[in-house]
Amino acid sequence: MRIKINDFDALIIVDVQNDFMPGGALPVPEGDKVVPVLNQYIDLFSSKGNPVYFTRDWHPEDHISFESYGGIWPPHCVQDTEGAKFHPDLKIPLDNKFIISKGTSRDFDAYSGFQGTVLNDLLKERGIKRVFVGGVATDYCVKNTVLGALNLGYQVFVLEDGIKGVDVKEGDSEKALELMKDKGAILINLGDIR
Ligand code: VGL
Ligand code: ZN
Repeated sequence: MRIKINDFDALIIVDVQNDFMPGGALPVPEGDKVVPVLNQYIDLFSSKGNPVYFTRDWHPEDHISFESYGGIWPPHCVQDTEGAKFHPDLKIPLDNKFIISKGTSRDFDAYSGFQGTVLNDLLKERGIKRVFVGGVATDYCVKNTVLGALNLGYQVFVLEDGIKGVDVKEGDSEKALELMKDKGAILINLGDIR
């Protein structure tokens, strides 16, 4: 496939935060492997002046998704902690970048970068029509952000070489990819973009 980036394309980088990396509180196996690849996508987009949106899980310390508060996850991405910071090697551009925090209030969780955020408004404001989505985890926040974008009418490309899943159950990431494709997402790799 050959894809040319146009003015109405945006890159969305999902949750590339320390807690989702090996050694973090809720590690995605080999989650750090996506960082150099995503940096190349970031370069491609930002060198053309296209916007890059970074979502982050940004929970209060008593968040409902945490085991002690009725959820299924260990505490992770607590606001203003080291674990909530982006991976130190992630190249966040100086211009045309936006940080989207989600899951910020105690009683709501958000796997999608669109849930309870202004992401859709920001994309609409710029006339964005196509979004390119990478990051972690394939089977949670990437999946839900992709499905959210499709529901909102965006054309969605999933960066196959820039995602990793947790696979709480074996095959979860594979199933997530199939679902995203069924709903209309297109899987691409770095070599598809010029
Ligand atoms: C995520 C589990 C809990 C994710 C966030 O970013 O995929 N997974 N919170
Ligand atoms: Zn979370």
